Amino acid sequence: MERIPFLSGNEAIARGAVRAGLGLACGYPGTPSTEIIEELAGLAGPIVEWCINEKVALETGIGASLAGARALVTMKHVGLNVAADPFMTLALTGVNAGLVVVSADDPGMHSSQNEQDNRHFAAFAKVPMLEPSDSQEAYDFVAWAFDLSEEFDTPVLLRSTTRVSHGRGRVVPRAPVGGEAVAYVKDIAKYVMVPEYARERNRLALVRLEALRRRAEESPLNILEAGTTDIGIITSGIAYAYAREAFPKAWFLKLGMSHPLPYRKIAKLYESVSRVFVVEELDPFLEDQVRALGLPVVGKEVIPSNGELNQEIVFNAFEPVLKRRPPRRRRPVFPPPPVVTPAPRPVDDLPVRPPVLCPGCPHRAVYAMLRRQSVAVMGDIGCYTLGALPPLLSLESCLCMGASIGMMAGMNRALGRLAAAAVIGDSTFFHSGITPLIDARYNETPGLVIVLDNRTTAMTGHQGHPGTGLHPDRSSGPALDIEQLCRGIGVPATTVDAFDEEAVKSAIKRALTGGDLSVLVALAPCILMDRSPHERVVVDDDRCNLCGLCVELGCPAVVAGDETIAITGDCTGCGVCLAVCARGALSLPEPADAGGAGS
Ligand SMILES: Cc1ncc(C[n+]2csc(CCOP(=O)(O)OP(=O)(O)O)c2C)c(N)n1
Repeated sequence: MERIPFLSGNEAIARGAVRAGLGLACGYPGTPSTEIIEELAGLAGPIVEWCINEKVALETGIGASLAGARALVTMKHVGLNVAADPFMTLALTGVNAGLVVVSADDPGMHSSQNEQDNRHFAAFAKVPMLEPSDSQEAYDFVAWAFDLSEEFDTPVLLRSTTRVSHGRGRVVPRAPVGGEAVAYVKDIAKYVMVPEYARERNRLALVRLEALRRRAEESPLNILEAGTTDIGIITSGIAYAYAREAFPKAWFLKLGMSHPLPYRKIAKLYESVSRVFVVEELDPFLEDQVRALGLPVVGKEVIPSNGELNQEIVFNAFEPVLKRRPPRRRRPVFPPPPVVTPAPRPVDDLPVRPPVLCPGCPHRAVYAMLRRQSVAVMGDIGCYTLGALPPLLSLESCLCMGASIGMMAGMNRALGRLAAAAVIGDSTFFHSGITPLIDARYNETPGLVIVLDNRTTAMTGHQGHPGTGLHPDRSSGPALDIEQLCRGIGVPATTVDAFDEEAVKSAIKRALTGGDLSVLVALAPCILMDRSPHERVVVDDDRCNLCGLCVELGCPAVVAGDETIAITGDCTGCGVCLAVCARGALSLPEPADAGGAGS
């Protein structure tokens, strides 16, 4: 007879993930989550790594999911604060292969600096949450979580607590299951969260939430268990185990999928009993939602909102309530489905003016070279995100500040080769690009990171940052050198003039064929910081065949007419368009005869 293993919840999560075809697991240690990665490290199959922190772990998991690998990202509850920036926007982009985030909470603060109840994160991000109550469920729920993630195109929060993670129980192994392999497809409307696309993804997330609520109504994870008394108990996670022992004859609505809530299942419980208790650790997360349906409920007025519960606490809290008269039965008031407005449409008779990089922006030059490469390009947030939009179409993601490098690493780790590069601005690099670079080095991940160093935080109005040393009063302090910093962590780095297309091109080629981890700093100041007079490009109409390559650079100063290309007064003479014109139809006048230029 097959031996039934006796596993902790964390071991069970690890084995459940492998059973579900896990491709990559990563996390940052923290009690009570740590043993999930440790257990996984000893199991055959997935790539398993510690990351430098929870934010980078989640971004790595996202990259792996995009690359088509089911990804599990683990952390303790406070770790989700660190990963909140990618988590909140991941809820909009959704996933490719399934992505499950394990948040192991610590009621009672056995080993934590606070006791926050991370169930709120599921509601905050509008994503589904599963809460196992023992090791068997910890094992089983992982596969459910991956399936939900793929079916609903959403990350899934798997929330455990110390007693589930560290408690042990028998776990009946199940046959392997797994998702279909899903190849990565570039989709800027899904993965580039600039406002225009994010509005639509946000709308879809709201629609998805209602679909998930319907699923919660049918889900076998939400079980209405009949009892023999007039008591009904709504509960989830470990609190179920305590309440079951305290009131064995009660009716139970056991919520394995505790967000979004199945309102009709709750109403069904109220049809069967006249008193309902909500038994949950920490905040009145379930209770508040039940109350909002207009239903009488007993919960946090009798049971502690802090610390762990146990059978005795549950019994002693609710038993006296049984002496009270049962409340009058009431009908639930189901909230109407929320109104979700479509994204605003452009006004018909006004021209559409998508945002573009400024004329003379040094970022454009790099994109002109980068888009000819056959790697996926993970992007970041700054002016340079505009490189994702037509006509440049050179970036494929924008999630949150600093996400590009972790996502690149996740993709490359999952695919086992340099399949993705990352593009990040200088201010963003200092904000949150250094940690994922250290992580990529630590985990020996190949990749090319291009830092678009325009010597400022241009997007928000030219603020200083550690690379410029400039302070708000324009006084200056020490300026950190990106190239040196990279070398200091063992990552080879070179700096090139962002406008020197030959240098940019060959540096990118070299880095991609090398196949290791490297950084390329493309340096040239933001054009808006240089107000000196500029030469203007001239067009040789005899040579120009209107092929449109120069127009595809998206420079507002290059305008296609019916018969010729016009260069407007906005031209700064940066010369990027000269480099793409195969017929030599564009040129810059010699400085001596540059009269009349300037904008
Ligand atoms: C967490 C967070 N903080 C601040 C911002 C606002 N913000 C967006 S991009 C950016 C920095 C852009 O600077 P840089 O990376 O140098 O790119 P540039 O705009 O100069 O091309 C900032 C501060 C944000 N989106 N997210």
